[in-house]
Order: sequence, then C-alpha cells, then structure tokens
Amino acid sequence: MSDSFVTLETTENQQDLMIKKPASGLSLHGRITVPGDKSISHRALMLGAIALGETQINGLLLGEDPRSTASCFRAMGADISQLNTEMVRVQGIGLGQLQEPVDILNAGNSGTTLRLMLGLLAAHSERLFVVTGDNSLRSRPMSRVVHPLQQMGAKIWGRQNNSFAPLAIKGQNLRPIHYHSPIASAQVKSCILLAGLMAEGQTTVTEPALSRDHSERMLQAFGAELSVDPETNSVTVTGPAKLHGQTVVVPGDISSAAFWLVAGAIVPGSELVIENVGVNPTRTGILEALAMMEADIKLENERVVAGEPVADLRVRSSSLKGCTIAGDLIPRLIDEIPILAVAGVFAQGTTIIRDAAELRVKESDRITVMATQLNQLGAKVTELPDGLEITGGTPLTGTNVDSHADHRITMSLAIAALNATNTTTIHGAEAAAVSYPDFVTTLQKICGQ
Ligand code: SPQ
Repeated sequence: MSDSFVTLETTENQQDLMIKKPASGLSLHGRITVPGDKSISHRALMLGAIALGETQINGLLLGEDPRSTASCFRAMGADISQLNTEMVRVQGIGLGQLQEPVDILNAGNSGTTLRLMLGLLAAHSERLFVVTGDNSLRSRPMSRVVHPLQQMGAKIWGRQNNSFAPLAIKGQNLRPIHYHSPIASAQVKSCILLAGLMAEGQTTVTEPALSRDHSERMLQAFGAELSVDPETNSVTVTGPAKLHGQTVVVPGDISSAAFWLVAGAIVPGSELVIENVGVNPTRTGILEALAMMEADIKLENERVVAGEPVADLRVRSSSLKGCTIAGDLIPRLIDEIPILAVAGVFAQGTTIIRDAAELRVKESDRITVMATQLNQLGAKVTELPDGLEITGGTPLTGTNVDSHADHRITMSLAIAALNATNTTTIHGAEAAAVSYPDFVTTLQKICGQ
C-alpha cells in the first residue's frame, strides 16, 4: 500500500479498497455533490421509453443499474441516446409498443429494473420476453410481483413455482385489480401501477406503510390519470393511459448522500455540505433517524425542482446517541440501514433496528452481512430476525472485510474504516459502481487527498 490514505487496487476480477487513517489524524471537509437518484433515474428511462414524444433527462445516474435499464429498453426498440449526466434524450415509442426482444433481457444487479419492467412486459399482448439478472438478482424473490400480475391475468414462468429469475413472460391483455400488498415496497407498487397503465379501468395498490412515491409523481407528470389516498396508503391508476414525454431533472440521491452524512457525523472535527440532494419525504427517514441520534445536520437552500423537493445538507461532527429505528420509518430509510448501523457502532448506548426483515432479500442479506463484517472490525453487533442490535462505543481495528458484491455494504464499510485503527481492506469494492461510480474519488477528495 502507498502512503496514501485511501487507495484502490484493481486486479483482473475485482477491486480492493484500502483505508488507513493517517498518523496526523483525519477530519473531513468540503462541498460535494452526489450522483443522480437511482430510483428516479430508472423511472425516467422507463416512462420516457413508453411515452409519446421526447423525454429529456438531466442528471441521470451513470451507475450500472440505470445502464441495465437503458440496455433492456433499447433491446425492445426504445431510442435512448448515449447516457451522460447533462442530457439524455429518450424518443418514446408509446404505451404497449415495446417490441419482442431477440434475446434475453438482462437486468444485471438491479431489482428495480427487473420488477418494474415485469409490470410493463406482462401487459404487452402476444409478445414473449425472457428476463434474468446476475447471481444476486436471480436469488431475490420475484413472487411478490408475479402473484399480483397473475391476478391481473399475466402469464409468467420461472424457477421454483415462478418465484425466481430467469422468468419467461407471455404478454396478455390484463384486467385491473385492487391489490393489498403485504409489504411496503415501491417496486411492488410500481410494478402493478405500470401494468395498470394498460389494463382497462382502475388498478389500485394499497400498502401497509408508505414506500417511496417517485413512480406516482412521475406518472402524474407524464399525464397518467392517477390518484393517491394518503389515509389508506392507496394509489389508483386508470387505464388505458396516454403518457407524454417530459423533462426530468434528477436530484442527487439521498441514499448516496447518507454515506457522507454519517461520515461527517462520526469523524471528529468534520464539516461537509452535500449539495442538491433529493429530500422527498418518502426518502428522508435517514434524516429523522440521524436526528434521533443527535447528529448535527441542517437543510439549507430548500427548493422544489421538477416536482421533487431538493436541499443542500450540512453535517458537522457531533457525539451520537443510540436509538430505536422501527415501524413505518423503515420503508423510508430501508437502503440506509447498513450505513445507519455504522452510525450505531460509533454512538453511545444501544441502537436497535427492527421491522427490517426485507433487508435479507436485497443485493445481499444485509442483516447478516453487516453484522458479520462490522464484528470482524471489532464492533458489537447482534443479528435479530428482522434487524440488528448494536452496542456502540467499541473501538474498531482495521482488517480484511468483504462487500458480498453489494454496493451499499462496500460504501458502509468504507465509512466505518475511517474511524478504525490500522488498515481496513474491503474486497469486492467494485460493487459501489452499481449506484455510485465516483464514490472513492469523492472519499479521497473530502479526506484532502
Ligand atoms: O433496485 P434494487 O437492486 O432493489 O436496489 C435497492 C438498493 O439498495 O439500491 C435495494 F436493494 O433499492 C431499492 C429499494 O430498496 C430501490 C427501490 C425503487 O427504486 O423502487 C425500492 C426499494 O425496494 P423495495 O423492495 O422496498 O421496493
């Protein structure tokens, strides 16, 4: 390892990220931006492809997941320009007009690509689609979207009673349903709403707690007839819909900003400003959880950009306190739980995370992986069936840890390593490119490297 504090070593198949605290100490400073919101990027590409006319996307995330979405929709005839952050142009082909692809559609590592796309494909009458993904995605449950789509009349086949990709879909004319989802999942909700765009009549999804609402906002902006009942957490779309291309401005991803919020909070003497972050209330559970932990975070320059609330986030280091994170807050911070676990490790007292069993079916089993990897560094983390119990205040010692090919695990472990002694080596760090290709460069920048 060189004298540098943060180094990346690339071998043929994988990257090792090495972090060693400089002898002179460390604090984090700077104004930074984070890449475009991943959820909004997927939806902008998909709705752009099925709308009439041109959609222009500013600020698209150039991570591997939206690239998977773009390549699947190109394979079905959508004209999507080269991906860049300035301006991506999508020439929509119209609802119901996706072509039968000549090969298997590969969603890579992206659950959002596969589950949302299934809703659209199931409604494309008389066309056959075969969809798959990488090792991780092929082990994630698809029955949560297959079952409601079957209730709408979809024909879907797959492994283990149609539960896992690869899946084959023969498009049908679907009928509308009222689906009471057993889980608060934006992917389930969005999949059914997208299918409902082509079913004649009203399709309603009711969920047990509110999940992210980017699909609802964007569908309305594209001209769909859609109503929301906040009392019952229900959304209704009326089909057949007509969508029209729009300009989408993608805000910075709060799930990516979360790494810097926790880094700024736990590394003594730090102050960071993260500019242009999406603060949609269905995503700001992380800010509420960190406020409960007494983190010093302020929202500045709050504004609304193209229908999504945006702010700059200023974080200053402070001493954190353990807290309990559970219930309806969980769907509003589900992807931030790995980095919240890191905050818990450096907080005084106990942090308890419950009602988060969904973490077991993400890109990795994020409950087991965070517990084992943080404990490897010397933390005191106990796995619960649906969460984690973290006893804060135990010092960490750098050693070898593994990303388990999960982007959010890679980045969470890197932030934990900032407060560890010795060198921490994170194997499989290339996973970060799924949602945050410039993560290491930004880390080096705020470390003054
Ligand atoms: O797309 P994918 O792989 O499922 O990505 C993850 C992530 O950590 O980036 C989940 F592992 O985010 C999901 C999120 O957990 C993205 C998403 C969306 O854009 O609709 C919704 C959430 O999933 P779910 O299952 O709760 O609907």
